[in-house]
Amino acid sequence: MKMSFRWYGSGNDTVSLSQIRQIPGVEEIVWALHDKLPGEVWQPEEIAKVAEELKPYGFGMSVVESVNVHDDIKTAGPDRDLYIDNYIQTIRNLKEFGVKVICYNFMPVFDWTRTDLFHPLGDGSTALFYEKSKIKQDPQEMAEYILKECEGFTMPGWEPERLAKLTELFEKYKSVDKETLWENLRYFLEKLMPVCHECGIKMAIHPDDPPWDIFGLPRLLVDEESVGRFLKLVDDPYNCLTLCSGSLGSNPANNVADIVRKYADRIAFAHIRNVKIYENGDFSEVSHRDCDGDVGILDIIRAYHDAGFDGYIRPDHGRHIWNEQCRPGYGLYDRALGIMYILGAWDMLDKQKG
Ligand SMILES: [Mn+2]
Repeated sequence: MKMSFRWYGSGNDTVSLSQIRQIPGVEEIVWALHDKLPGEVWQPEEIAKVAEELKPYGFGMSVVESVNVHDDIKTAGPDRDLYIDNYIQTIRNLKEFGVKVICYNFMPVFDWTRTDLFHPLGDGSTALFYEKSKIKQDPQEMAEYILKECEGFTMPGWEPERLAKLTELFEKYKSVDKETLWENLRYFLEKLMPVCHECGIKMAIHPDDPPWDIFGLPRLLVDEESVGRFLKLVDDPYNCLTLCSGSLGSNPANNVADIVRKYADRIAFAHIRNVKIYENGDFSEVSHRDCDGDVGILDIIRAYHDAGFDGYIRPDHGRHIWNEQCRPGYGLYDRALGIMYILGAWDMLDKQKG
């Protein structure tokens, strides 16, 4: 297992590389070019700038999160092949800098979705929160809320340029039902796989967050069965998962540790976070400690350890604690605590193994 930490880049993150350097065990920075729109080629000189920044700290840059997929690819729009060619060029450029894993998602219109980014947890901290009843309302309203709360930061999947055309976007997806979306995903991955083999780069899809349909839009990767379908859809060792414990774990019917045990050899990247689920289906993000939430963090860590997992792992979102002013879910303190929790469990399992 290689521990990593997501960083949004200079001038785009409240956390600094020198702070990350002091968290025990972090070897890799999970990075991206956050000013690129979906569909644009990532140029070598732009990637080189990030490489230069990471170098003095000794961090690797093996994992990119995310290279976002253009809506024309998801909807089989007129320019799909052009955008796939651009994606392939980006893969080739990333290879030159030692990238091994590309995290991406195939969610229509919206990336991750929450209704409250700073929900009080009762101990003075706040965290991301999802209130089911609010999602029945106007998607435009939700998009405006998220963009307002995130002002000043770029948010992956929440590009204002894209969301300004929300009505148009919904129109594009009108004819895309679940089966069509599966088909468009297969088309995309089949084009990419030969290049992934050539470049030694794994494509690692992030499951849908939350794991159910929202605003009438279809969502594909929501449970064990659909994860299995995805891996068979393009049965290739370079077609992999970013297994996010919090995304899948937001549905209490999902046993994330079981999914890890079943598909460990196809997990390239692990997101570890905890979620507390309420009886009405609302959920709140909570600390990484097992008993604070419902996803079974310790079972999940054990499942990775038992499988001899040697991929990349990162604490996913954290709470906002100690009055930290930061990106929603991406402060320094609680994610550092999360790392210490994961490493504590991992080291103990190592020790028991002898
Ligand atoms: Mn995640």
